[in-house]
Amino acid sequence: MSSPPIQWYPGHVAKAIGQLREQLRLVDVAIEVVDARIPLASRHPELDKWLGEKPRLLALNRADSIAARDLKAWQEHFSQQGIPVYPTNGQSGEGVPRLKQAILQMGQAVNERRQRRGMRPRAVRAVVVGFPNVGKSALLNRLLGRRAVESAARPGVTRQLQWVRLGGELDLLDSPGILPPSLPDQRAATLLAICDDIGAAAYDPERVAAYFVDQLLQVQPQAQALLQQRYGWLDPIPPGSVAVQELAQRRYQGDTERAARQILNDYRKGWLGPLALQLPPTSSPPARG
Ligand SMILES: Nc1nc2c(ncn2[C@@H]2O[C@H](COP(=O)(O)OP(=O)(O)OP(=O)(O)O)[C@@H](O)[C@H]2O)c(=O)[nH]1
Ligand SMILES: [Mg+2]
Repeated sequence: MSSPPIQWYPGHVAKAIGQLREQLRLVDVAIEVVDARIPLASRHPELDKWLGEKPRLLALNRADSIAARDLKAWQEHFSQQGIPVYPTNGQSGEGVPRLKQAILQMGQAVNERRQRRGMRPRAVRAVVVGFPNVGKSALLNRLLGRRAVESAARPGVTRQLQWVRLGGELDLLDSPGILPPSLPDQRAATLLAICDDIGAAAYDPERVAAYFVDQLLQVQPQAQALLQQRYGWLDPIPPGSVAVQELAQRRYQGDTERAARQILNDYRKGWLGPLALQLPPTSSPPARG
């Protein structure tokens, strides 16, 4: 039996998008926040259009959740596209001072223009924008150096746009996680579900956990040993759906949902180690044979 497609577009998101597009006019710099584990799947397809020529930065957040080698590959990928990219950890604050410096530098142009017109300088205005649960609010708190906005481990925490002020130099706008009204690429939608970036009611955990096992082994073949050790699977690990069922039989009295939740939780909490689920197109391993 196939499950329905993954769709998640709660009411507050539609409303937030309208308000965000209005506020964008007031903003000097946009900080697009993506989940470093899935940087392509967590980029909003319309954002380019909405931002137009506005100066922007890409924060590769959850940098701690992927291997240093993969992080470097993503940095190169975005740099080559001319996108200023900053790896960050919204939880520990690592990488945030560099991001902040870049925001202030980009915003400086605004004040130079104002000065030329005989106007007084004002605080640089920046917005954090991106998919749900990628760490926008955590990053904003880190930029400020205090807990100004709510941040928690589930999608849909921020429901309204909120301006916060850092001294007189930086005004920051936190925004609710946004995503398109429909997710035509169901592979990307499943990656979002794996990373807890969409509401849990919108997907079947068994199917998502099965896809996770398959995707992880494809992108990070070296993770095979790690999965075997943690879940007791034999070599070679069977297709994801069979692997989840097998784990359920062995450890959870046949409860596949519990087995699936265990696997997803282990990955989300980082207990499987730093593991990217998407790699830049150029850095995939060369075909053998
Ligand atoms: N490991 C790790 N966790 C992070 C990082 N950044 C944020 N988090 C955690 O991720 C969870 C979600 O963070 P939020 O700041 O609420 O995310 P958000 O993008 O504002 O989410 P919405 O408001 O729901 O769209 C929190 O538990 C954060 O502590 C990071 O770089 N690494
Ligand atoms: Mg938030």
